[in-house]
Amino acid sequence: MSRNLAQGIEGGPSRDAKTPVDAVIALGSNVGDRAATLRAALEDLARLPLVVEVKASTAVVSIAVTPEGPDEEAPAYLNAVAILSTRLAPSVLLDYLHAIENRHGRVRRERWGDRTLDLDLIAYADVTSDDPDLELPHPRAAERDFVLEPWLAVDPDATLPGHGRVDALLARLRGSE
Ligand code: PH2
Ligand code: MG
Ligand code: MG
Repeated sequence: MSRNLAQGIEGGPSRDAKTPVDAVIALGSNVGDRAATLRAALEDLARLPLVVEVKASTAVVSIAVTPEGPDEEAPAYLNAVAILSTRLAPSVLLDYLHAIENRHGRVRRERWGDRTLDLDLIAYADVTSDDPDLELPHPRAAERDFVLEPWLAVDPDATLPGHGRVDALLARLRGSE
């Protein structure tokens, strides 16, 4: 199913616009004071309008993944996941995520390059979308242990739309390592 994301939940046929939904955000940082940046970003998320609740994982340290594979020489990442209960439409939430990244000094130079702050929208309720500006769920989430592990820590019953349970995805990923 693909739907006009700008319409978001208010445009959805079966949803009450007043009912918040869960949005899963992956946070990453591998430049500067990583822990302080993630903490500040979580506070920024909690202050967004139409965000009712934020549940955040603790941070995990992970080896930087580059287009060529894991790079032990690159600065390591701190990664975390936050689950927002929100009435923001996905496209509006995405704009806010970019604004928070920019506020924390994010510079877009190269794909998958080092960054002070990366905020990725991993999943938004059960929405699937192939809109190139916002693919849902995030196309690489199922292969990223630094997303699945902290997500599972905040929600042991988490499912990735179209892929199944997060605990099973993580087990499969670890089995194939
Ligand atoms: N994000 C990337 C590229 N590589 N590696 C780790 N370990 N953690 C990340 O969050 C990450 C990455 C681009 O979004
Ligand atoms: Mg990312
Ligand atoms: Mg990103």
